Amino acid sequence: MKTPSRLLVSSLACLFAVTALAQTAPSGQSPVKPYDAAQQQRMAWFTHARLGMFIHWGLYAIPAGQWPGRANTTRAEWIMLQENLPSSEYEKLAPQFNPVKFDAHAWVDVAKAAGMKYLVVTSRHHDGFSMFATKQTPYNIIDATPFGRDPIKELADACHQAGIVFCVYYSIADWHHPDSPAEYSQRVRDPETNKQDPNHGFHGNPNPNADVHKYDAFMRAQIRELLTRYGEIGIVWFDGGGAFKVSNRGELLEADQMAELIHSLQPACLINNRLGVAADYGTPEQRIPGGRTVDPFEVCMTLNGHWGYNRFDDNWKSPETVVRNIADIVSKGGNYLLNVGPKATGEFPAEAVNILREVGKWTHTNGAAIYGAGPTPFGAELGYEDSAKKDRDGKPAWVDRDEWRCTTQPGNLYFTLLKWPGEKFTLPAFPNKIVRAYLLADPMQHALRVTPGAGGATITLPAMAPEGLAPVLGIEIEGAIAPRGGGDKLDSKKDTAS
Ligand code: FHN
Repeated sequence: MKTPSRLLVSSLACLFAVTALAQTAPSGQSPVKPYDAAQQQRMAWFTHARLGMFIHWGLYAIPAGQWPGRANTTRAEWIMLQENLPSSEYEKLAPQFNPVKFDAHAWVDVAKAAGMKYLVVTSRHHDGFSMFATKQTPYNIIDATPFGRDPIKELADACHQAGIVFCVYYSIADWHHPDSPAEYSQRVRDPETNKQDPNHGFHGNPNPNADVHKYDAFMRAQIRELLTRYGEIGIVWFDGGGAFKVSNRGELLEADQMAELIHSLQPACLINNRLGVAADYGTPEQRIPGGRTVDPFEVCMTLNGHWGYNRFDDNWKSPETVVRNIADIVSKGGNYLLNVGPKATGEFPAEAVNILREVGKWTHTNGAAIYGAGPTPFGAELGYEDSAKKDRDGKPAWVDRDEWRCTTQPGNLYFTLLKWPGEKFTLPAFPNKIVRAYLLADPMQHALRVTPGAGGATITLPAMAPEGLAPVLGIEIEGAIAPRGGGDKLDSKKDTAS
């Protein structure tokens, strides 16, 4: 790839350096490939899966939110940078990491019971610590900890046995590797001394000896290990991509070569939009796009307020919120990647297990409304733009509607009733003949009364909502219903971070 003029690169470097921090790391996302028939085929499993488990697990689970002797209790996987820790300090966590209670099958069982069809686990986060048996650096779980096992291998095997698609998260940004171009400099200063910290890769001038091409080769060698030793990999979930494009000395790093390597080793492996090349899908983070989105996308979200484990964080999403998000996202054509941050013992937080158990009761009963389901053919139910209000980009603010969501399968419409409408529910108008109406929570699927109407048929529902979360009303129809046209392109500036 041709190295652009130094002026362009240095201004890009400033852009990345300035925007690098505060956990919305440099926007390194890229546009999504055209969703043609071939691409639809490649992504068929992904589109069918709709719901996945994200796992952020690493050395940062030991401090679990607060560095010893420091006051701040809001930390997690960014603690090395946020607490301005030199590698020599942070590395002391490795000999303490011994998650003897780790049981890959137990984790995969939680995901499967929740109705999650794929699992994305951090093989290496920004702290640069490899959670797998890599030969590229001794800074890994086999060589640097008393644990001596490869959790990525154990999770891969457990997923493959359970029929869950196994995927790996891989950070391009690296605060530890001597040749990483990670530019977290200029903007962040040591709060006490207000001086730029001399540590490599962050809080100061990046290491002038960084050899970005060596780092490039290091990452490709690790990706080769992950794609040749852990069986089938559904997705390489890149992150920290903003630092990938520009080194600290003006060279461009080889995102294209990385993509070519992945496809040469596992042609079916998907790549998200945080490597910086034409992506298979977009990754809005911690938010759900307002309207229908034409590009395939996957909303990634924490279950509480942190990706990595924070022992102080009890801001858990309720099962109701999770189910609402699932219905909302799938009705817009997307996937939901919901995160668990395991403890340093190797166990999931009990709250996460309990929430996902309740979610699993809903997905078990109402799976037809999400797995392989298509987006709403309507759209007004999603919300509207309020021109009287502006969003942070100065555009008309989006206002969600939260009565119901609709998803589709051939010959069926599924209305997830976010609020129980009482005994009468009027459907939006559509031309197809209604064959029957029933509640998915009703094991006998008793036919409900359908009263035709010009503005849409009215369904007579039981006076009381059925037990459980967000009941789903099934409407069997004759023929197909045209998918709603149009929709927004993913707003890469607003929706994704990396
Ligand atoms: O900086 C990371 C963060 O730690 C976390 O991994 C999320 C997950 O999508 N991605 C980055 C922030 O956008």
